[in-house]
Amino acid sequence: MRHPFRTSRGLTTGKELLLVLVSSAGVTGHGECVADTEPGYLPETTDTVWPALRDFLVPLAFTLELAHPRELWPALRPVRGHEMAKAALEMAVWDLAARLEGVPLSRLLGGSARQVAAGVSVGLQEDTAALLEAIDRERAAGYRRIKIKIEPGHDHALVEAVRERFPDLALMVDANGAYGPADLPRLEALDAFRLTMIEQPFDWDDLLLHARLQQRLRTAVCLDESVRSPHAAWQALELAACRVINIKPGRVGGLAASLAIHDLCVERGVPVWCGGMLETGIGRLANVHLQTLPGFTLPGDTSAGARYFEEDLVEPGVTVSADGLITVPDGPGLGQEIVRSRVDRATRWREELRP
Ligand code: OSB
Ligand code: MG
Repeated sequence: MRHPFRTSRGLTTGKELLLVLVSSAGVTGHGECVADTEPGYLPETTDTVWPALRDFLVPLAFTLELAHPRELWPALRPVRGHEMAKAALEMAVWDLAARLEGVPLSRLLGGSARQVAAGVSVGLQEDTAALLEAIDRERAAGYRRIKIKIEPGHDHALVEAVRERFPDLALMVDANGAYGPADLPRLEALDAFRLTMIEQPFDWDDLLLHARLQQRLRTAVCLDESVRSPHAAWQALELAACRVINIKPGRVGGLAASLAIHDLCVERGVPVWCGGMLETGIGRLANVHLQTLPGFTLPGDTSAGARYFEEDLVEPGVTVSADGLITVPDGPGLGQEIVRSRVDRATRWREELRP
């Protein structure tokens, strides 16, 4: 990665990922797994997704006759958890199906937007001056909404400084679960800053504290880590634990699960947006296609691939216009060329599974 990315849970300096390729009739679909090498965001890691796929998910998938890729996610229900592993396999199957039909992934997903609005996530910085500088840069690049990372001790004063400098900025914060029950008053104090939302202040498996906080705030609470399935999204809405949901296909078990959460939120008038997991162009493109659905009314964390990587795995890569828009590729599947030579050069290890 070009620059390290810091959250309340740690520092990411490089990218090691599992890529799933699914082939049929000479056509290949690609799926990127969002698991990291360490379980700092959610429990899965690059080392847990492989055995889950090899021993359970792929053997199960080989037994299925699917008329449409949306049927894969419910059929994987006998395997509990392992959402990131499921999502990587499922994304490859969606891409393959779209390529076989010769349609863009967005069409197969049911989306119609030609362009999607880009926001950007700015990691924790050295100091306030560095943060203001980073925000200045991202605004100049066109991003329509800025998210900053916070943690206890790096929150109130940071947000205050950003607000003072950029009074009209669409600004939100993300804590990646760094706060506990004793921090409720501290989080309530963020209500003064006209944030578009406060993302995942409490632990990755919490709903109750989020509901308590939401009850006391004018600002919307947004859930990320705590929503790992459509059912969890339903529970969160029933408990009024949030007013916005960040959808990441990799976190919820894939694109079909993302569609289910999207549909539930549209039905209830709850806005959704698409999060990011520092994906290469492959996962990034899938996120672009997903955001063509009508419920994605807020800018996502899909920023330009070149912000993260010297060299991406796709060409020409995901780019953002000066007015903060991403044009949805209209070629088959993910809609861009996956550069085989770069994938091969980056590959440390590969294994093939057959029915
Ligand atoms: O919480 O949204 C998050 C990156 C890695 C893990 C979790 C998160 C993030 C980001 C960056 O905020 C999103 C991106 O730019 O891909
Ligand atoms: Mg988040």
